[in-house]
Amino acid sequence: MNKFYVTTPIYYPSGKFHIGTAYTEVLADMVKRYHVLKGEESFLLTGTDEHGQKIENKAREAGMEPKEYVDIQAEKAIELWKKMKIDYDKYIRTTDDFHIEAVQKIFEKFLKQGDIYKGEYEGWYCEPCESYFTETQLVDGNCPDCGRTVYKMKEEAYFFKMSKYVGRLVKYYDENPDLIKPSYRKQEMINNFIKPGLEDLCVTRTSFDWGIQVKSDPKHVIYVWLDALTNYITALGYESEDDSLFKKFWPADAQIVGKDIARFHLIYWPIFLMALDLPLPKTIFVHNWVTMKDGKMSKSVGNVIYPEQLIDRYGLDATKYYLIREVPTSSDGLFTPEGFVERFNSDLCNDLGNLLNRSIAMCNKYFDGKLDGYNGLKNDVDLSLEEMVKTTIENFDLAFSNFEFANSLKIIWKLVSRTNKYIDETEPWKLAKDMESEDNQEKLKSVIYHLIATLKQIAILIRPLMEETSDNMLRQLGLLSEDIVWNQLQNYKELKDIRVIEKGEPLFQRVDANEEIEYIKSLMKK
Ligand code: ME8
Repeated sequence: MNKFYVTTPIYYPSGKFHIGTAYTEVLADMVKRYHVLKGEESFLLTGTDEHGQKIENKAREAGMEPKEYVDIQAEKAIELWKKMKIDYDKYIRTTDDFHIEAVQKIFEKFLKQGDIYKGEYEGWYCEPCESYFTETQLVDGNCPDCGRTVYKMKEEAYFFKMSKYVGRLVKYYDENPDLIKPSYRKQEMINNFIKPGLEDLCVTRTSFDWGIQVKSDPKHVIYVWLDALTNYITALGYESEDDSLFKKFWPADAQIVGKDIARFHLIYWPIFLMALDLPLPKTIFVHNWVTMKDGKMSKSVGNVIYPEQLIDRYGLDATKYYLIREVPTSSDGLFTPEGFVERFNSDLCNDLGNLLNRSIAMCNKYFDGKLDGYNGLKNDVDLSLEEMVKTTIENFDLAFSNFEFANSLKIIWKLVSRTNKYIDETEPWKLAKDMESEDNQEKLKSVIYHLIATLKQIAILIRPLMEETSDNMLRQLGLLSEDIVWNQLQNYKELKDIRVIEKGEPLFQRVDANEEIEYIKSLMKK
């Protein structure tokens, strides 16, 4: 059986997650579910990144010990993923004992093989990013990642010899074009970080305590990124007594990360793996961001929107659909209340909802809700819909495997539109006027069959992202969702004994656009 291992970054448990942060999780969950439907043994890893100065500061601000603070925050994250029905297989916390022990072993290994050496570090430090920068990396004297003020700091520290591996890394990039998706991110890494000269990375701190101690030199704690990145293998039991999951699932098939953390995942992570003599992930997919009209989502600007707020009002599937549909592979996506309501009313209520409703109503009206199966009529218009279904499946698979997720939804919705048009073209109500004619009857049966079979295909195609809607569609079509697997997309003509429900139910309730736009705006101001 094929296996598929997909990871999300581990989240900083330092505040409420907005829809942008939830995006990574929704994406990874969809990828996992797609592979489950394909019958692959799939494993999704997520968790929380709980060490470091930033978290320690947050805990102190809240008047708590760091561990007490991260326990509460991790619980909140788990609650949200539960509400969003994220189907993860393991939730790792970097404060888990097994992780701490494994990271300590990894550090000692690097030390022993000479990849880590002791020195003194002086540089410009950005506290929120927990990163040191050289003079030349600063942008207008500020942090190149977040733009905030940096401070000159000096400390005894251990360093990782990045220079030893960088040549190998670039060679690996060139020989493995699937490693980095989309491919333009590779050039960014080379131009911005590798060409200017990749410096050795400072991998310990002595300025604070909230981290994993270096076993052989306990006044040092391990740099939070070295600690965090290794979660992808420690979660599977690497360097523990039971490493069976590691043996089964590593290397990861897809590691999904946002663009802000591309540097850590595309440079440092592969180098750490090389130093451990482990295979690299097959693909690291860097996604773009959900942004707002006035730039980044931030509480101070008053433009933040939380997933719970949208889910409670519009449902989980509508929220997930919007997020995935709006963030293209080539640029950031823009969240607007207008856009959200438009997609809700137009894509979900009108296009998909109405298609289902009209089809079920006609099946009831003309055939009492029952149909034997495919009657083999070869009308041009039917054949052209069949052809479109076939190409939709191919194009969807192609887009999906190429990590073009917004596009994969666009492809499904093209079929939805085409099928709505098919009803207008075949004019079933005209055929129904003369049911005495056997020819008309067969034509009408063929139309209704094509509608129902196409709706079943659509229900399967949206299933990785919108399981509730898929279940709902299948139930109304009289089909069992438990039996659904991806392969059934090949069985277009094989539906038998169709029994749709007597009265269709709306998949999504149309909303008043102006009212809802104002409502979402009011949420953002809160
Ligand atoms: O980076 N749109 O954690 P994190 C889309 N702990 N994605 C967004 C976003 C937005 N507006 N804002 C944030 C960390 N994200 C580290 C990871 S992994 C070894 C350590 C995404 O909680 C962001 O790009 O800051 C990242 O993928 C995820 O949210 C978690 O970010």
